[in-house]
Amino acid sequence: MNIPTNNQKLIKWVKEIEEMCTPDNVVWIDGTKAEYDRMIKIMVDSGIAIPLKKRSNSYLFRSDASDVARVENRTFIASKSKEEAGPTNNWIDPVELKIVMKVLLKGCMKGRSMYVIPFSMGPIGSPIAKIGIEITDSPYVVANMYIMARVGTKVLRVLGDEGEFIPCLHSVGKPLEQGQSDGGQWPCAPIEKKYISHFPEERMIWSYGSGYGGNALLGKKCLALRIASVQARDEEWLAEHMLILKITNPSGKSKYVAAAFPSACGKTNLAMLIPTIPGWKVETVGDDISWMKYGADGRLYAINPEAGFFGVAPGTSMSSNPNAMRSIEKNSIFTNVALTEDGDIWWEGIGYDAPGKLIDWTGKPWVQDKSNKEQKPAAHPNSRFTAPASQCPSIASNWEDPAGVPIDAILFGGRRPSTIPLVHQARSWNHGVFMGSIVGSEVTAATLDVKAGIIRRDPFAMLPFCGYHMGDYFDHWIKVGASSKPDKQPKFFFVNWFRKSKDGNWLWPGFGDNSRVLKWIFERCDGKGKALETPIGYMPTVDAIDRPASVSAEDMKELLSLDKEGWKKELADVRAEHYPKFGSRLPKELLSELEAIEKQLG
Ligand code: GTP
Ligand code: SPV
Ligand code: MN
Repeated sequence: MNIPTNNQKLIKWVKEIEEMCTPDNVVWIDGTKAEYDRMIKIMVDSGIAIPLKKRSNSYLFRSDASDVARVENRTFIASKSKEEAGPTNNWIDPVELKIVMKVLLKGCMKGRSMYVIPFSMGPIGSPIAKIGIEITDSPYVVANMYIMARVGTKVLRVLGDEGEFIPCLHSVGKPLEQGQSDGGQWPCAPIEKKYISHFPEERMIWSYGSGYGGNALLGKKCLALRIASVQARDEEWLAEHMLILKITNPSGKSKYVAAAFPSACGKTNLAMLIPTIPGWKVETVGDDISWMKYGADGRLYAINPEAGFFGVAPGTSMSSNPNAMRSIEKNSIFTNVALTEDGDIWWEGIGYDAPGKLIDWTGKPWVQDKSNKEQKPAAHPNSRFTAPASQCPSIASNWEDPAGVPIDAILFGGRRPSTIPLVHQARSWNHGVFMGSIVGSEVTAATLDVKAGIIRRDPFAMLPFCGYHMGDYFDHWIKVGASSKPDKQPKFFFVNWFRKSKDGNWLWPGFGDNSRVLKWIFERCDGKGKALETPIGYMPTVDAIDRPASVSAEDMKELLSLDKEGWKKELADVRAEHYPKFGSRLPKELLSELEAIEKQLG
């Protein structure tokens, strides 16, 4: 076989893995469209991919019912010491973990091809980009990586003979006996055999037993967040679970916003929004991950390390997110959505009733029954689309600029039915870090093994993605602030699109109307925008945000008012339950911020 690199370290590692996993053959991924088509053909022929007649070059996949989302309980940070992984991560001693995993990995690719995917997170050759090599036995992963990252020979060229890469090993964990096939079924291992393992000191990833999303597309959460967060700490930059957008006002002035919301809490939607206020424009730089570094001018610059969107399908419609709908018109992969009779996709919240009989995400016939409130959804709540970012009508012309874009505002948010107002602004960098540290949200379907609906703290939306001690992560943020000048720093805001009324309806329409809040944020960054100083920070005056016609004056007042009693409870929980988890590693600056707000609330 022709090995397309002279990088000895890479050749040696691939050989080692081949010997351990004993695949039938090894395929080096070149990143061409012809190769992508070959991958798809393998999967169509084996019955795992269903071509969608209504969408050119697009395919539907149905995963195993045990393999539909990230598995946090099976995700491990195997740093040398448990203390280093911290209280929010699952830790196993790396030596022990390797022994356990090697038993599973031995012969695990039997009967399958082993694909070697060179990939770049970030524009190829950008000084901020990182190179990874994913070895996988899943053609589904190869096809998704083709869309989500820059892959193939061009990456090997930049890597060169001596270049450094992050080794990422992935197996679905289902070796095949002689003559055995998957029989059209999604291959994976049972839950207790799944291991999504990170070795932060070695900068290495081993993922076994899952073929889904962030468990398997290792450039995304595993590399670009868990491993990169450790590198960022050591190299004085930031690797964050944040969308990046560009917003332009009617007179043509632009600003850049990064926003951290927990999984399935609205990043993709905010990144692609179409403003409902005339003259304003929003463009997309990224929808999930942001890598940020200080530039020579002292400002914080962000790049989107990804090349595609792995977006939540349910709720995506021509009214909620037309830019996403247009991004997925062609060349897209759909996983666990429903199939229509004429060969198109459908999901709950797509904006129209199910057109006739469907096949649901489990492969069974499904007929919509709107009178049955208990009917199981046709699409899995964490069903997803994979689409090239370049197909997004709102993609910013400079989204691949290797230098990144200068960030003016950083937003935090989550699903909070009460207490947290529509928007408030931090007084300072450290107050902003405090805001990030206390982010809480109702858990969504993006996580398999934590009950959806309960509110949990998800600091910086990084709870499942920080590769080291979260207390040290807070401290890193404080230090990054201390090393920059206040007039160059982004301003921090906390938003909440998810307030509910007593009868359980959304108080705020969300989606395109979120532009009204972005407008105020833009104005605040411009030294304008009417605000009141309150114990929790600056809040807009009731007339500072244009009220949508669908929101009553009374509801608007509620959205923008300070719920003193609610906040007292919130802070009591932070003090008694949340902060103590971090022990002596909790930065004292955060305690001071907490104290200051407590005092002002009385
Ligand atoms: P990950 O890809 O898991 O990181 O998710 P995400 O943060 O990108 O979330 P996404 O934008 O995909 O939104 C998830 C769900 O929230 C979808 O069903 C959306 O329709 C819904 N959603 C997004 N924005 C809003 C909003 O402003 N209001 C309401 N009510 N729902 C929203
Ligand atoms: C998330 O869960 O935050 C996602 C989806 O973006 S996954 O890639 O599966 O992590
Ligand atoms: Mn995400």
